[in-house]
This record gives sequence, C-alpha cells and structure tokens, in this order.
Amino acid sequence: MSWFKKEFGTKQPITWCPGCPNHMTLEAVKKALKKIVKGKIKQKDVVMATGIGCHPKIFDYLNIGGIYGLHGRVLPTCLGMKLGNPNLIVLGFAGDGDTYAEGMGHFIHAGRYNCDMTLFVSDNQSFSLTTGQPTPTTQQGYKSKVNPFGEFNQPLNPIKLALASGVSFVARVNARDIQHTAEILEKAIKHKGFSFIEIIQDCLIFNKDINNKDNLMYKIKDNDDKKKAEALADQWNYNTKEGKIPIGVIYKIEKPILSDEWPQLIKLKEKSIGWKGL
Ligand SMILES: Cc1ncc(C[n+]2csc(CCOP(=O)(O)OP(=O)(O)O)c2C)c(N)n1
Ligand code: SF4
Repeated sequence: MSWFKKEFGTKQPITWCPGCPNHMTLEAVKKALKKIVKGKIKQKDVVMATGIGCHPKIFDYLNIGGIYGLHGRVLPTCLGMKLGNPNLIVLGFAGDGDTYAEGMGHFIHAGRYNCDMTLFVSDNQSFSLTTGQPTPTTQQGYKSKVNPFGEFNQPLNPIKLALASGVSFVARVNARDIQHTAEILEKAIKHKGFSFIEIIQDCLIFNKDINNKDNLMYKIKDNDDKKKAEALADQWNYNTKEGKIPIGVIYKIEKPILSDEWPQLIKLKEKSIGWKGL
C-alpha cells in the first residue's frame, strides 16, 4: 500500500483557495480516519457520499470509496449505502446550502431514523461554489448579487433543529482547530446512531463579514443533558459576531438505531457482508 493510501490522501491537485479552512477539515478527517482504521476496521470498510459545492471536493482528496452525489442529496445517498451494506462506516460531506436548503427534509428525517452514519456539514454561511448567494444560515443584512438590498430572513440555527429532530449525536467544531476537530470526528464516527457535526468555517472570498469568530468559540465537555444542550444551542444565533459559540459534543444519547429495528437489516448485518475478494 502506497503512502497516499495509508495516509488517506490522493494525488489529485487541490483546487480550494489557498488558506480555505476546507484544507484543515481535510487534515482533521484524515487524522480521525487514521485512528479509526488502527482497530479492526479496514480502509475499504469506510465509504463517503458528498454533495456539490466547494467543500464536497473532498471526494477527490480523500482516498476512500463512495459516491460523488447530487447537491442536497448527501443523506439519502448515505442511507442507500448503509441499507445495501450495514457493515460499512458511512460518512456524508455536505455544505450548509446543500444540507439546510435543498437537503433540509432529509436532515430532519435522518434524526428520526437514527441510522448509524455520520454527516459533516461545512458551514460557511454561503453558497460559495456558485459565488456567494445566501443560504439558510446566512446572517441578516448580507448583500450579494441576488439580494442587493440585504438578506432579510432570520438565519436558521442548525444545532436547535438537530436537537428538535431527535439527532442522537450533535456536535459543533471550528475547522481551524484541526486537533479538536479530529477528536470530535472520531467520537462521531464511533457513535452508534446518526451523528451530525456542524463545522464552522470561513469562506475567504464570499460573506467575509461573518468571518473570524475564533475569539467567540470555547470548548465544552461532552454533554448528555437535553436542557443544557438547548441552552448551549441558544448561545449563538448565527446572525452576528456576538455571543459565545460552544464547540464540542453538545448532545449525545444512546437510542435504538435503524438496523436494530428492521429485521432484514439485522439479517444482513449477521451475514457480515463485505467487499468479497478485495
Ligand atoms: C440539484 C442541484 N441543485 C443546485 C445546484 C447548484 N449548486 C451547485 S454548488 C451550489 C452551492 C453549494 O453551496 P454549499 O452547499 O453551501 O457549499 P459551499 O460551496 O459553500 O462549500 C449550488 C447551489 C446543483 N449543482 N445541483
Ligand atoms: S470560495 Fe470560499 S469556500 Fe470555496 S474554496 Fe474559496 S475560500 Fe473556500
């Protein structure tokens, strides 16, 4: 196995802007995966699905199998892979536009299903690949070519939405803190159930007004108290660069997962199906 394969990288030239926090998220993902595959899990047992945007280019830079999917459809693609082979570790990579606009319905239902898979949302509060239109998490007042008078809608709080949708692992991280992000990603992947990680990241080109929030962020201990999680979610409303932004595991609970409830999936799991001959 070559160095590239071992370290989860590929030889593809990286086309993100120099300094884009997506580079740091990629490093954090590689770090977390390296630790995961040290145990019984093999590299071929980890797969991903991505949407379309700047962040989902990670598909080309991460040496695992998967599907470079459609914008807004990361979660149904992940679900399909998990139903086909419940023994795979399935990771979804999406943007805020991807998840909270076109993909919104899937997000809510993923919380209800509690399928054992992990979703990473790189939230730069902008549809960046398509040149900076506002997404559901964009702050009020933001001006772009499509809203020259400024965004007037209140931003959505994805952490509150995840808690209300019954997501069993809800975390938020700062893309620029590679070590902490890698630790939380590892916990999310190991969690039995649907894990959601909101990655706060700047876009260096679009919606620059909301960048540089590092001084607002502070690390929390893993939390399993719903009321406390709701209070933590309320500390920042995505609208201003004021308030405190808690990062870490905001809420984590054990509850039955989709494949525990579904007899056909239980049988597939017992058969230990995998990639025969590889
Ligand atoms: C089904 C579909 N809808 C819309 C688009 C157009 N589109 C491609 S990328 C993109 C923006 C991506 O924004 P986001 O998900 O926030 O990721 P970012 O680029 O900010 O990382 C959009 C709207 C598409 N390619 N396919
Ligand atoms: S446009 Fe923004 S999100 Fe996209 S690569 Fe450049 S800095 Fe990163």
